[in-house]
Amino acid sequence: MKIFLIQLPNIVTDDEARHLPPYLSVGLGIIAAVVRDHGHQVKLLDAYTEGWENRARIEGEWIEIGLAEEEIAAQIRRFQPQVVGFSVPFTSMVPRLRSLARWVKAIHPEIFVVCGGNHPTCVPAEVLNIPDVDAVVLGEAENSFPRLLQALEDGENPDNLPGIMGRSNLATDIKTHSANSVKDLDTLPLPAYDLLPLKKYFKAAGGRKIPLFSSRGCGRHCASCSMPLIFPGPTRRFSPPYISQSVRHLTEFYGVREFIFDDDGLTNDAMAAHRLFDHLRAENLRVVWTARGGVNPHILDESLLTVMRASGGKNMRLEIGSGSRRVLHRVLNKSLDLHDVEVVVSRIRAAGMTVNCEFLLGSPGTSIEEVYESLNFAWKLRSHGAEEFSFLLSTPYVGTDLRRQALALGRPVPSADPDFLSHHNLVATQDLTAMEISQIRDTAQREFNSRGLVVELGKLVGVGAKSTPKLEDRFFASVAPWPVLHQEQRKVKERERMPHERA
Ligand code: B12
Repeated sequence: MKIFLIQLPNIVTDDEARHLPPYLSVGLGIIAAVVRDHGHQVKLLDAYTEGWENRARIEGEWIEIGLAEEEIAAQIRRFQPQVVGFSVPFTSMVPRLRSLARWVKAIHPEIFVVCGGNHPTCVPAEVLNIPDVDAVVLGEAENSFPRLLQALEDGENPDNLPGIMGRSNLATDIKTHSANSVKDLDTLPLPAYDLLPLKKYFKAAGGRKIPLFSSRGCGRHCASCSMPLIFPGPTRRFSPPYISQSVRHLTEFYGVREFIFDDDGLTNDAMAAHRLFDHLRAENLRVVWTARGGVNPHILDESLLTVMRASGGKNMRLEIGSGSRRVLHRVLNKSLDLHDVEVVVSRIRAAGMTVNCEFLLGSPGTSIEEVYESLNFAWKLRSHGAEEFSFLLSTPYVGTDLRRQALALGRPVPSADPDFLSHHNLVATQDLTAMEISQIRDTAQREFNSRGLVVELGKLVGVGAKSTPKLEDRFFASVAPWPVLHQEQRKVKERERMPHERA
């Protein structure tokens, strides 16, 4: 069969358009390789990366990044596929899914339209409300998608296959799709890198670096993550030789010099981490790597860090979440020990690697004091040698427990409706408007990543300063001016909020 796989363009805010790192369709790349191995004729269009430099203002502050619909439709028309598969990792891609699915059916009503990835997996019935979408592949698709194609070839209804949801079986329990998981990851082909727009991606990423996944599933249930729905169950790992072969392939054929581990299970098991990094060191691959997620600080002892460094480790991102123990444990459902995090930051620095500390601001139900606790903690980590900080908005995305919490508090949540513009209200808490949280985020992002000001802030706040009522003034009023929220001002602001913004 002729299969056209498409990564959709994305719709983002002005601010995101300036700062977001690029996103390579690794998932679609693997699906392409699998389907090709099954003898199908495949075309892959990563319209997000391909059109990374196309920034079209579509409405208000909304920007579309990616190839234009007309261009994508023209490619579909030329290829004449029997099946079009859209990848939808981001909810903000759904408006494009809706319009492009319509284009496909206009090109030929018998083209079968299927989608997969994070968003359809988390809310399949919602996606099947789009009249031009015929089926959703839930979670891992390497086993189920080829079966769907076979059913189509045989003229059968694929809706009842495990891991597939179509209009005739909308009631499927999405948790049952775990039966489709790939048991032995080493049986997977490498992603079809030859079909991915790597040159464009390298340009967007600022060098020959590429995401790499050493595992699937992490067994934890952090409230901000939807991964357990995609890769359910305990961690499964690619073997160390599989990883080194992937590295060699990418180095030899595409000149890649830097690898970004993006999987959640990278270091959730000390033995497995030792096996991987011992192997990479022994292979002497002459590459560097960074870990952008999946770093479990509790297992990072000196011996592991030494071998990580020796195998090319350069930078590690610690997904800390919050400096407030309540938010960390009760809201984000993370079992981190903040004291250990401090120790580990120093240890990573001592081992010769840099550290990026990631915080989520605006989690449902957090108070202004708890935001300060995060800033204070970030501050402490600064003094332990951390030099990069990522402050993200704690958005209650589909498939996450944060969303359940936000809904329970009566907060708005991201939706795929055309009025996606509600986006800006999504991280408001009882104490702070979404706009204020964004301001704090922007200021913290700027100040914490700037060397000069850190010295200034150090004098003002002091390492290890406890959160006191005065801190609000000491920290922000003197360093990063922004509206100081005293009781009276807060009341005025509350009145100024849109009715639907009020808690
Ligand atoms: C690693 C990662 C990143 C990396 C990029 C990795 C990359 N590929 O380049 C970085 C750190 C840059 C990143 C950035 C962001 N990310 Co991110 N990211 C992820 C993560 C953890 C894994 C994505 C990935 O590459 N997976 C590996 C591949 C192998 O898996 P996969 O794509 O799911 O594909 C499999 C299946 O889904 C399926 N499949 C996928 N597509 C299709 C299509 C068809 C037709 C079929 C049949 C099957 C199929 O088959 C594949 C193999 O089984 C996901 C988590 C998740 N649940 O998806 C979040 C996730 C996608 N990110 C998210 C977010 C919010 C962001 C940011 C906005 C964060 C920020 N504020 O900066 C940015 C946006 C970047 C951008 N340019 O738009 C959210 C999206 C939420 C939403 N509903 O919109 C997710 C879901 C995390 C979450 N909160 O739960 N991200």
